[in-house]
Parts: sequence; structure tokens; C-alpha cells
Amino acid sequence: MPFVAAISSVAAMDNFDGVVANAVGEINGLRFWSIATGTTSASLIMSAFEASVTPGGADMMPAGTLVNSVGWTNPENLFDGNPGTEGGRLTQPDLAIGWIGRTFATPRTLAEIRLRSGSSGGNAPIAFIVHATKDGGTTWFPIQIYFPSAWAANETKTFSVPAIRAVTGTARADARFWRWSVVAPLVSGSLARLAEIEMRATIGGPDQCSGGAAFASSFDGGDNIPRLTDNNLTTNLQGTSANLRAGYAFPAKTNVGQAMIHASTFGGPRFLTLDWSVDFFTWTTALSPPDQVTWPDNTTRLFTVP
Ligand SMILES: [Ca+2]
Ligand SMILES: [Ca+2]
Repeated sequence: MPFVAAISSVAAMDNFDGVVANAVGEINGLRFWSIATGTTSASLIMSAFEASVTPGGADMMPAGTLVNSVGWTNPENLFDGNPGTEGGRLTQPDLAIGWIGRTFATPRTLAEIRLRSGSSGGNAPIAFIVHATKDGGTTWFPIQIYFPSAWAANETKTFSVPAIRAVTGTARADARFWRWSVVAPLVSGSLARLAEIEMRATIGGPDQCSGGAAFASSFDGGDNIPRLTDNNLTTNLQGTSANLRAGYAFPAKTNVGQAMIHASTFGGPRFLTLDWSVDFFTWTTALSPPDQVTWPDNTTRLFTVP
């Protein structure tokens, strides 16, 4: 049974469109993959992840086998039926790979998932993908991306699970996810400090980063991800090493013809790539700008995407 009677229902945002890959809706595993958490902390902490075959129905997740990415503390606490116990992925720098779920011995068609925040609403995801598997977890495919509103502490949100469809888009124009990957900062071992990123459809066009959520990995724990796209050049996200990733999850397919970075003090990246993905799994590089030999503080750079 769900933990609380009063739950907020959140409509599905945008299904991964494409042809129906498999008419059989039954799956034998489900997981969610946090893209970004709220504003008070980058750590992902939840107290429950439930799923049911009917809206409001019995929770099927405890019957399954736990599967999760590395870095989790007490992952079983999301499936123990106890809203007072929390599990989390506290090692923030790789939050973008923070996924968790269950696989089932018996395939089933799921209609609804329910997530419950922990003692801090800011540690719940403001953007996440739900993945399903039909082969017991060997391969996963995304079935929906969600952008819930901000969470209260100990709040359960309900999300409908769409009919199982598969991502079929393979072209850049099908991408919902775009990111900058900092390959190396200006000075080896130093910081890259990104105040703002923009993804424009055309050269000189308006920024398209709205309606979805920014995401990032390998950044300092004191930072928060929404600073990347808050249209405020005085708020930034800084990475302590190479492999800082900073991107945006769009609610619909989005092509990018020009991308922007505004670097604040400590400069910007020296080597970087702009990558896109249709599913948040597999990334393709769209642009590898030349060596940014210098990048003065508080400077905007624009890059045309071929
Ligand atoms: Ca729990
Ligand atoms: Ca900012």
C-alpha cells in the first residue's frame, strides 16, 4: 500500500516518442535515474520508490531484486515500506549516474510509480528518467523523463508510467540531453568555474534552457546544479578536476546550433566537448572546440555547432 493517503499526482511530461518497439507492455524491471536534485543539496536522498500495476495499488517493488549504481548508502531503505528510513547517493560528484530499482522474477505491466522524499525535500530529484528492462536488467531502455516540482520533506509524488515504448531517435535533432564535458581546465589540477550555460537553436537565437532541468557531475559539493541555468552570471558551478559535466535535460527533442559558456573567476575549460544524447546513456560529441589557450575571468564564449 502507498504510505500516505494524500498524494500529489504529477502528470507525465513527455513520452519518449517513436514507434512502438514492443506491443507487450510487461517488463521485469524498473529503475529511476536521477538527473538533478533540488536546490538545497546535490545529494540524492529518498525514503521510498514504489510501483504498482494499478493507480494507488499495492507496491510491487519489494518483491523484486535490488539493482543500483555504485555509491548508494542504504539503498534497501527505498523498498522497505517504512517512510522513516532513507537511502541515498551521497557521493555527489557522480550524481548523474545515481540510478536505483528492482528487477522482477515475474513480468508485469506497471501503471504508476511513487517516489517519496526524505527529511529534506531539496535532496529529491527535480529531473529523473524512468528506465525499464525486459531481460532482467541486462539492457535498459528509457520510457519517460519527469520534471517534478520542488519537493516538501517527506512528500510522496505519484507518476504515471506510459505504455512501454522505445527510443528510436538516433539523430542529433532527437536529443533531449545536451552537455558540456570539460576535458581539462585551463591549468592542470585547477578549477573550471561555469557561471552559465546556454543552448541555442540558431546562432544568436534565444537560449532554449527552460522547462527542463540542468544536470552536472564532478562538481564541488557545496554548489547546486540550477546555478548553471539561472540566468545569473554571479552564481556558478565549479569543478575540482577534469571531467566536469554540465548540461541540460530538455522536456522535448531539442537541437542545438550554438552553445554558450560563461566562465567566472578561475576561468573556463581549456579542452571541452559538446555532447548530446537521446537517452542519457549514450553520448555523441557534436563539437570539439579548439584549444582555449586563455579564457579570461567573467567571459562568455559562444561556439557554433556544425
Ligand atoms: Ca524507507
Ligand atoms: Ca548562473
